Amino acid sequence: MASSHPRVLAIVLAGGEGKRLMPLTAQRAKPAVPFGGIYRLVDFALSNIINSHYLHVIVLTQYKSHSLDRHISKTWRMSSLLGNYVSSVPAQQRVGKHWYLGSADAIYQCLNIIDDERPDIVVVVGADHVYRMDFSQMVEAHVESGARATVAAIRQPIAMADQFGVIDIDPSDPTRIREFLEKPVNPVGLPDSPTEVLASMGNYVFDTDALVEAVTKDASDPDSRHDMGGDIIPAFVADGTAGVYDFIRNDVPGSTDRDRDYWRDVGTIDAYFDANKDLIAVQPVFNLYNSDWPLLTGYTGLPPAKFVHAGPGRLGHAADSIVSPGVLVSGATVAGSILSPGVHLHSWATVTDSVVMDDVQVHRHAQVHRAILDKFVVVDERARIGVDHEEDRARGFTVTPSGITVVPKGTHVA
Ligand code: ADQ
Repeated sequence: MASSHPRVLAIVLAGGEGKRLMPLTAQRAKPAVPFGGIYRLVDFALSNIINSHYLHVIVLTQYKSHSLDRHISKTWRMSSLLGNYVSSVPAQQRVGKHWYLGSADAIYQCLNIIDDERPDIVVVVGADHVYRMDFSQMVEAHVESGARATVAAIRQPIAMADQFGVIDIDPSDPTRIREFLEKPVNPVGLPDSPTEVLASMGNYVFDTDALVEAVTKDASDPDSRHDMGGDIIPAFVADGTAGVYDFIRNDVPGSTDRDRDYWRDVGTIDAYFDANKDLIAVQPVFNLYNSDWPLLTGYTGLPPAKFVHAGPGRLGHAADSIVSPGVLVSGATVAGSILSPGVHLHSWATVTDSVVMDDVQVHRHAQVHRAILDKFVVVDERARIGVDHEEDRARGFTVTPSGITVVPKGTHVA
């Protein structure tokens, strides 16, 4: 049982492959996917942890982890003087000749770190969601409730239940979980709202001894998939020791009524695109400009963005858009878009409703519409992307169900 000021170790699960985000995850782990101009997805989990004043943090990585490891070590390294750290821990085959078999095995394989650290509480969070959350409020609720494991929960449409762990609360004690079904195909809606379920956010708080016991037991179970949502949480539920923390209770400093409950699982390209667009709405449902709970990331050292009027009919401008440092809009028109650092747009080019990643070049008279251009893409003079989907598919680009064209990293589009 933890004290009221527990020692906390935070673990970020960042080994996921993110198959449904292909081709953005062809060369990088999902938590390393760029988002919102200057961020990577993992920055949201890490910002929440650091803003919660948890300064002992490990990030478990595995799949195509090079750019993620580099980002963590460059951006999140802390001074060791105070004993604080954010360190990435790649799969190391510590307990056998295999990589992490699942998220629970990832934790099992780093029990040596938990042993060295001796925390009272372990906070385990996913690395691929966009939201603000004060984990210290969840830890407080966990300690008060007496649960051994607590799952953060949010209401989601029942149609999405097969993507989430779905929680059934004990009616006699609304802080307890009666049943937990990982990605159910026949979900039952909530009694007060049949079109919704209570979904796990993939964030957990554990008493350390209970977590160690659970992952150790799980490691020797030949029938387990070694998954936190699929195996570990259901085991706590079976023991009657699993609690729930409703995200609606979380009150992050500086949040607005509009963005207090914002949480997005950007599991698909369409969800990723929509979450990017959420940032630029006139009244954004997720407000980046909350300095009471800053979203932290690496700084590029690039010069400020610049807009130049390159001659008659060539007024370089952007509306309803996010424009990062190092961007040059020279006689081009931008609307409803997110431009990452180093993007360069030339005269008469138009970029509308698009996400454009670092160092992309769009040459004269080119058109880009409802598209995601990965890093280092070059769009030739007069080339078109997102204007004719048949043409896009013929060039091998992904076109999503809602009609977003995705151009892979480094592609030269003629
Ligand atoms: P999913 O997101 O589908 O569901 P998973 O693919 O295991 O579950 O990813 C969870 C987190 O663990 C991600 O951040 C991922 O990067 C990481 N991860 C996956 N495999 C890993 C491994 N081998 N090593 C290290 N990290 C790994 C989960 C829960 C659901 C919940 C949703 C919320 O299982 O119950 O509803 O998250 O989105």
